[in-house]
Amino acid sequence: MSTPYLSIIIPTLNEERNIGRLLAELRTVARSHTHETIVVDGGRDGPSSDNTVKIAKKYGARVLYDNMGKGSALIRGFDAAKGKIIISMDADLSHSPNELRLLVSGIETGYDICVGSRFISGGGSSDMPAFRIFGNKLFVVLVNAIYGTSYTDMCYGYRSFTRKALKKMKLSETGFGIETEINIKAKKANLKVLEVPSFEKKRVDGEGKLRSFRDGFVILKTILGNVF
Ligand SMILES: Nc1nc2c(ncn2[C@@H]2O[C@H](COP(=O)(O)OP(=O)(O)O)[C@@H](O)[C@H]2O)c(=O)[nH]1
Ligand SMILES: [Mg+2]
Repeated sequence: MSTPYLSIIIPTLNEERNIGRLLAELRTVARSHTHETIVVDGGRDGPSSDNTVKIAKKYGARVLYDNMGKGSALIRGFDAAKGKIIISMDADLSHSPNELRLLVSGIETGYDICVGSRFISGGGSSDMPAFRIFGNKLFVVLVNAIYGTSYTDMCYGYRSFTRKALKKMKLSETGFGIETEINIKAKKANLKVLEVPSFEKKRVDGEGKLRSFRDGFVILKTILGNVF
């Protein structure tokens, strides 16, 4: 395949009831661009134990494997991506394929990274209990105070990147600290970051894998571990 315009990277762990619909919808939205879709499957206990991989392949996605966590899966996908613009998104139908256009336009306008935000006008969430909103806000305040940034959201995975931006950041977070690491390293690398509104819908099927306390602690470690 010649260089695609878009690479869409989707980490998956047991998403058989969501991934087919997502890939079908993406195909329609992304059809005006050459694109590749890379599903990076598996968690610490091995590959998805359901039909996620089979369905992803049926819909034409390239499937890679990873066994360390969401962050590690994303980094693996970023490394394999051949597109000019690289998109990260979740498999659980929380992220609307239609909003991809906003993320693509931001890069076309000249930004290095576009991050979806649920907390600017036009954004929102129906998949976030109050304590998670509180935790996210706490991380936003901490990162902005320590790193001199002005983010409104921290732990949201619907984003777009230039290849160069991904190379510059040298990402290494294996788990749910990955978005926070990106926010911090983007600033450290002097990258131009644009927040675009995004509405997070309720996960359609299955269980969320994020565990608020365990992963909150991981995110805190990410914030403090990048100071020096
Ligand atoms: N490859 C991989 N994907 C994961 C892992 N944990 C979560 N994901 C995927 O990452 C995306 C976001 O995870 P989700 O559980 O919905 O997190 P939440 O929306 O923050 O509650 C989904 O597509 C998951 O299938 C993991 O350990 N490995
Ligand atoms: Mg989710």
